[in-house]
Amino acid sequence: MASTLRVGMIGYRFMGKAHSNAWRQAPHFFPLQAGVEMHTICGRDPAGVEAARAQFGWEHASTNWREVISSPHIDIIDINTPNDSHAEIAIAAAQAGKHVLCEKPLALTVKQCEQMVAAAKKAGVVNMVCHNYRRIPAIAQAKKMIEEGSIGQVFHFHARYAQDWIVDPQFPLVWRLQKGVSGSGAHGDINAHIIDLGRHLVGEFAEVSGLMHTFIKQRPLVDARGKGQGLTAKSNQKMGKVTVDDAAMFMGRFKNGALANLEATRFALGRKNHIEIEINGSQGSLHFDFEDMNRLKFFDNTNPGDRQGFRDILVTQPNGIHPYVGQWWPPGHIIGYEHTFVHTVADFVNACVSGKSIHPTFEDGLKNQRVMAAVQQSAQTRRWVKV
Ligand code: SOE
Repeated sequence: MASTLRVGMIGYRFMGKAHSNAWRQAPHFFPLQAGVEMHTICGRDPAGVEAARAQFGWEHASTNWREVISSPHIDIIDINTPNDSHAEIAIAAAQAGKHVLCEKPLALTVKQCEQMVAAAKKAGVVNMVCHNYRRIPAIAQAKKMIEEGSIGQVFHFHARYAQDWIVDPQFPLVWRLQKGVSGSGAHGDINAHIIDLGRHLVGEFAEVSGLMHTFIKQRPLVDARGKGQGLTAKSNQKMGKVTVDDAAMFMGRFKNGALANLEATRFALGRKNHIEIEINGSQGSLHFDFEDMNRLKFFDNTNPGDRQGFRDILVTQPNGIHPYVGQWWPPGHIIGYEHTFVHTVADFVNACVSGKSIHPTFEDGLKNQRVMAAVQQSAQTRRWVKV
């Protein structure tokens, strides 16, 4: 094995947990061209980041991301902080010659994304935005089938990303609901994922017509620790204005003529992390449901007759038949959410060794941001907007 890549991870909560698991598991399950050293985990709260270091198995803990970035003992920076700090950290990391993996959305604005792309290009570092759902084996299989022409010319890309974690009006004004920190609400957080999948599976967007809405306009403020005042209404509760969308929807056209229909919401009671995609083409259709993520449904119109119907492909065949799964278990032993991050990290490590970025790069993050900005402009002006 050529060398060892030493990782500094900035951010340690939910995505820090998912990425820590991926850094730990990737070397054990995938043929990496370099070793991985979980060198330093970094966060603002000393006690919190030390607890995360111990729990997730990092060697060192730090509360100073600039120190981590300037360390000669670090080769990769993995950014899992709230969205408003992605640009500053990623640009500094690139300028320090580190390869950079950054959680989605890449940044708050198109301008920030452009600056990140430029910095990474100038520094010649490998760069990736962590749209982990591209590396669900069933999604990778769908891409392979589309590219092989299995569904012919694509007519429709229909996608829904639905959650329900903020339907309670007492849910506090956390950072994901504050425009200054998050940039947008469901739009940048989860619409970003299905926009990226649309670009990955169908092609570039040409024009969009969007609608964004905030159902609950005021929420209880959080305390300095970012904690809510509890989910029971209190008469003396301090309230704050919600400055982001609770739901974002848009229709659009792809450059290749296919039509798009996307919806992202955090107000779909019963949908916890529901990603559903259907792609209809001239020869057939594909359907994917993340709640059943090891399966891909395929309707093959080239096979007319009395047995037509959606075929149910269990995407778990090893030996190169289906992507990624062969590194895990025998056929039928299904995998889950966390494996998509392991696949992402494994491919990223090998890209760092080859020195050649792989998709989704920061450029993809920028293109996703351009689509999001066009949807936001359309929603504000009630007009179609070209991407
Ligand atoms: C919250 O909506 C969230 O954690 C997103 O930020 C992630 O990107 C998504 O994969 C799961 O839900």
